[in-house]
Formats: sequence, C-alpha cells, structure tokens
Amino acid sequence: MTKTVCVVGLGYIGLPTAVMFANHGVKVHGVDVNPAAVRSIQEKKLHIEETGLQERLNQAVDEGFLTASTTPVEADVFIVAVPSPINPDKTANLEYVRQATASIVPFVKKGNLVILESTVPPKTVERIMIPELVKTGLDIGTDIYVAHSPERVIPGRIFEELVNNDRIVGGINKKSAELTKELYETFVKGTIHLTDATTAELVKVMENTYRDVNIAFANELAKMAEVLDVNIWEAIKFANFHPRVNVHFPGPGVGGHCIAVDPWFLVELGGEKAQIINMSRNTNDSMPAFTAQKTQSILNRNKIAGGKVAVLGLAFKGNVDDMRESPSVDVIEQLQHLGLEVISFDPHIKENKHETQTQSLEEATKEANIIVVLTDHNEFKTLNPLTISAENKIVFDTKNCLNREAWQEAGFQFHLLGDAKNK
Ligand code: SAJ
Repeated sequence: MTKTVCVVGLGYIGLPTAVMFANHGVKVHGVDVNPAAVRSIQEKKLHIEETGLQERLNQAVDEGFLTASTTPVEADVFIVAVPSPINPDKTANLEYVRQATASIVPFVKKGNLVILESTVPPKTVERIMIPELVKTGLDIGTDIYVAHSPERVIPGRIFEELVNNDRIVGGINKKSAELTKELYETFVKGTIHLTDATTAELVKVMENTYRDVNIAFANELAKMAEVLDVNIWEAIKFANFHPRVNVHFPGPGVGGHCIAVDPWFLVELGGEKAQIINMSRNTNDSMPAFTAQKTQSILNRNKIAGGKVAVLGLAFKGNVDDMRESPSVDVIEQLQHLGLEVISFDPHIKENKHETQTQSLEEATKEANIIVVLTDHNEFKTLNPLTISAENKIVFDTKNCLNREAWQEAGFQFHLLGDAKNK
C-alpha cells in the first residue's frame, strides 16, 4: 500500500526529504508556518539553494505528488523537520519541536507513524514529543508509533547523501523502528540501523560534536603555529597520511545550524562532565576574534592605520547560500569593533543579508587595504588575482583555499591563517 506522508517544516531538510519521497511515488503534503515558503513551493520557486532541488521540486509538483499549506492534513506518516536552535544562554530551544508536534495532534489517527528528523538533545522524543502525542488519546506504541530518524546529510550534497548515507533509526519500540525503516527504504540505499530513540538522538549529536572537537583541536594548533614556526595546513596534511589520523582543518570559526549548535545540547545535559565539549565550543567561538586581530596586526605591520577590509564570503561554508551562525558575521563585527571599515561580498548570498554587503566584487575590493577570504567558495578559489584591483595588495586567506603562488605572482602580499611563514 502506498503511504501518504505529511512533512512539517519545509526548510533545508524538510523540503529535500518531502521532494525525495514525492519523486518516489509517495503522496506528500508539506507544511510550513511561513506562508511565503508555502507559496514559493506551490509556485515551484525555491527559497533555499541546493544542488538538484529545483528539478526535483518541479517534478514533484508537476506530477501532483507534492502539495503544501500552512496547516497539517491527515496522513499515514508525519515527519517533523523543524529547527531546534539554541537560546542566547546556549540552552536548547525545543519550542518548534513542541509546537510542530502539537500541530499534528488533531490529525493523528490510529495506526499512524510519527517521525522526528530534527537534531535534538537526547530524550527529546520522550520528554517533549510523547507528552504532546498523548493528547491524541491514542495509546503510544500500540495505536501510534514514534521514532527518531535524524538526517545526516551535508548541505550542498543533500540528494546524494539522502540516498547513499547509512541512517540511524531509533524507535520508542521495535515496531516503531521497523515501520520507519520500511518507509525510508523507499529511497535510501545506505544501511538503515535500528536502535532506541534516545540512542539515535545521542548518535546524531555525537557525530557533530566529534567534528566540533576535532576542528577545535585544529584551531588550537593554528593559533600555536606562530610559536611553532610552522604552516599548520602542511603539518595536518602530513599527519593525515597516517591511516588512523583524521585531523580537521582550522578556519575563522565554525558556523551552520548543526556543528556550532549541537554540542551545546551535550554541555547542557552533561554539565561539569562535558568539559572537552564545552572547551571546544569556546575555542571555535574564539576564532572570529582571532581572525580579526590577525587582520589588524597585518595592517599594523604594513603601517596602515585604520583601514578598509574587503571580506570575501558571508556564507558559513563554501558553495552554500546559508548564513546561519556564520563566523563571517562575527568576524565582521570584531573588525568593526577594532575600528576597521568593512565591505563584504558573497556570490551565493543574493539579497542584501548584511549591512556591509555589496553585490559587486570590484566594489568590495577596489579601495581595500586588505582582502580577507572567510569562505571557500569555488568562485574565490578560482579568482584570477590579476583581475583584482585594490588599494593595497594584501590578501589574508583563512581557509587555505587560494593559490598562494598565483596571488604572489600578481604582486599580493599573502597571509594564511595558521601559517607562520607568511610572506
Ligand atoms: N569547518 C572547519 N573545519 C573543518 C570542517 C568544517 O572549520 O575541517 C567549519 C565549516 O567551515 C563550517 C562548519 O565547520 O563553518 C560546519 O561545516 P561542516 O561542513 O563540517 O558541517 P555542516 O554543518 O554543513 O553539516 C554537518 C554534517 N555533520 C558531520 O559531518 C558530522 C552533516 O552530516 C549533518 O547532517 C549536519 O551537520 C547536520 O544537519 O547536523
């Protein structure tokens, strides 16, 4: 029997997931509280950038397999894929998860399956979702089934990873997990591993925390590079030739809605026990200030007082249009704090999302005393430095994404984050 699916939350994960089911012959209804997002989907216009999404959305809507509205409808399966951000005090904000669950309560019937996809602190299904679902009056675990099936895809390669990545599915009981596995087998080619809901919640948060801690290690080493008199990128490259070593890379900070957020869930739950996680978060959060200070010291060394900084890259990482928790925003704030003037450019951030933004690379660089590259977009990697005119020919690469020789040959003084051999 073909199931019907209602996806609540049509953002970076909900929309690709909805589209994927629809492309595989499942009738999907997408729900979002934002009427503009719903309208754009109905009109087959994208409110997010993702490789392959437009074609798949067109197909889903044209074939009549994807509809959207601001309120849920009855379905066999409900998938909740809403944000789970942190509050200013770094505690988890689970209000969207709670509200989304509450919104489906009037539509949930006997035999339905409810799946949470959002990344959440361990025990969220138990403590936030179940108390809402109890209000259906149905028996949880026998009348309705509940599972956590965290997404694990990387923005920019979502469709490839949705299909090929393994999935971890945690049910509140065995039947819930099995039904969820059966559903995702519609398009998942990776192995689907079954466990309980709390373990699945922890696994997802652990994965991102592993990355955060590893990046913090790289950032700590980058800060030490000058003392050690090395190029840390070269050192990491060599260390990673060891078959059991995989050191991540330094940068101007860690952004995005996942890695910069999820470890705080464990800090909140673990308290004093979560020391390494807490310290890593703080190390990564210290990188924007470190980057700004380094920018200023380069200017000082060149005897440039004050100064205009051209920031290249507002997105939190290369080749995406996502600015959530972007370290670039913090770096700019820190630069301004130091009395520097900033003009920023990002070919992936289309509208005016930042007050320093210009849509013209030329305008950003022409009067710059220093160009600071914060995001490793392909457009920056392949920039021809001969076409860049600037007040002073100084460039600071924080992502090791530029061709040093080409920039130096074009007359630029080249600086790299984590490299003592800047010349
Ligand atoms: N970064 C570094 N150094 C590195 C790698 C990344 O500074 O060596 C920075 C990036 O520039 C960026 C941030 O970290 O600012 C995060 O980028 P990312 O590419 O590592 O991760 P996300 O946030 O795009 O996606 C992650 C992925 N998790 C893992 O790889 C363990 C993805 O699989 C998850 O689905 C996603 O989080 C999520 O939604 O949780």
